[in-house]
Amino acid sequence: MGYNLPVENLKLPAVFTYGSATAAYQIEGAADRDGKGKSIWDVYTHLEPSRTNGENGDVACGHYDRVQDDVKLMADLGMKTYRMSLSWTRIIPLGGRHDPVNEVGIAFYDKLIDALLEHGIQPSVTLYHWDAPQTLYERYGLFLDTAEFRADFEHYARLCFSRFGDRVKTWITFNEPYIISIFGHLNGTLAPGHCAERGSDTVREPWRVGHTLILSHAAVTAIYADEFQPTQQGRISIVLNGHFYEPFDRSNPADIAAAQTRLEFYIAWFGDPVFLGRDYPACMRVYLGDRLPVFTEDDLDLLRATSKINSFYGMNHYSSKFARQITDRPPAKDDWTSNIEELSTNIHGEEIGPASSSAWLRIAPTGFRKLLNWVSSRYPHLPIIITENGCPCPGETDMEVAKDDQFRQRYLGLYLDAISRAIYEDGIEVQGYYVWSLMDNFEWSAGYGPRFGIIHVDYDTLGRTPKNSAYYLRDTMEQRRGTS
Ligand code: LGS
Repeated sequence: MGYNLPVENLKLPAVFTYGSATAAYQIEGAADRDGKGKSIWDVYTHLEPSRTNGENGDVACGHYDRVQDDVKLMADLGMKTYRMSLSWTRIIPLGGRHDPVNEVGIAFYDKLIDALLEHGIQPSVTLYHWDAPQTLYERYGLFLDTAEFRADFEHYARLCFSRFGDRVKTWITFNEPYIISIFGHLNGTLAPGHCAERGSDTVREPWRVGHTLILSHAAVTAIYADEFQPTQQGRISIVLNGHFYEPFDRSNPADIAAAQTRLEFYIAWFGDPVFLGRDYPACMRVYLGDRLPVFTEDDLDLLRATSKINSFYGMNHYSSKFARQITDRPPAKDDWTSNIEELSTNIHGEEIGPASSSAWLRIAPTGFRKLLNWVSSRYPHLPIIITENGCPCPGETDMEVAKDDQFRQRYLGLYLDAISRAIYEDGIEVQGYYVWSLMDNFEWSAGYGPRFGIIHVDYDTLGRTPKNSAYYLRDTMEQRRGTS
């Protein structure tokens, strides 16, 4: 599948921005310091038996106490932007609209944002990267109560815009609503860990959760546009994840259709309502029937109005898969995409690309370019920002492999080439790139196993050591960026 290609170091636009991404729970630690309330991840990582490899984010990378050093490292590595998230429960410990605000939590983010700006680094801030207030989960089931969640999220967002919006000019409401809905409420591998015990044909939760996220995003987008954008002059959007899907058998129309359906279930589920201001994709309505919630006329008015405000498509992308339509056996318990199987090998036994240390993540830059094309033809009015891209290397528990992370350098080099081709050969506007991640960190249900960082973290000492990929990215971004 073309994965033996050499890295070509193709050019990128002069204005192409480069930075790294993290999320609060994965790096901050200080889980119960200075008045912070409990999030669903604080609870989930302490369940017995453990669902997170016996590990948790109580200490993580200790970023809470290392802000100045970490920001200086970013600056030394040539980063001009940083995608970070806010811990809702540091700011409002109980989370709700009538609950007290924690000024110490706000002061922490003030310090971080100020340090970034002093080093010439523009913050891009995600309001919600999976660490919801536990209290809201206990009060009303979090995303399962659309009206309650929306009201609380509006309040939290308004507070963040008013306290940080003088300095933060790029806002992201939700990170990966698909993962929140499916992994949190269908197969249960992420907090709050709900499982589809009754089989996929009766399960309604993931679709309700997705519905809540879409409407809450739209509501907060409207608030930003009406109350803050006129003076703060920033931009707002959402970040969607998605693999690219190739047909398992290129000559089988059912597999070609399966690949397209899988992309629509993955991306257009959120993209169509949010960016086009319209109903869910038709294939979802057909397959899910009345399990998929219905937008009211008021909802559609809100979606139509806010679809014009979102000013970029935030893309998290890691890898590609083959999609195969299963016809010879009944759907699996948690299948929800018309019985489509995801594979790393096609009908001819060809692999999609070489595996990283996580089996699902393979080097497949051709799929990345195709995904950029797919997204840009479905949402042609939006420039794309790559809000996450990166990989863990095979054998990286060995410090020598970690320091000279050849696998990662090749992955990053090829994925940047794919962006270059998308820009210059396919005419797609890709504005910038955030590598996942600034540093090794707590990888959710996989604990501290997979190391996605371009900076190595020693979890005993919390010492940071840049890997060669960090220097590679610093240099290649400099060299590739031409003058046009
Ligand atoms: O750490 C996360 C990165 C790493 O890989 C980050 O917080 C997330 O926003 C993002 O989801 N990340 C990520 N995603 C890949 C998800 C692939 C799911 C397939 C798993 C199959 C077992």
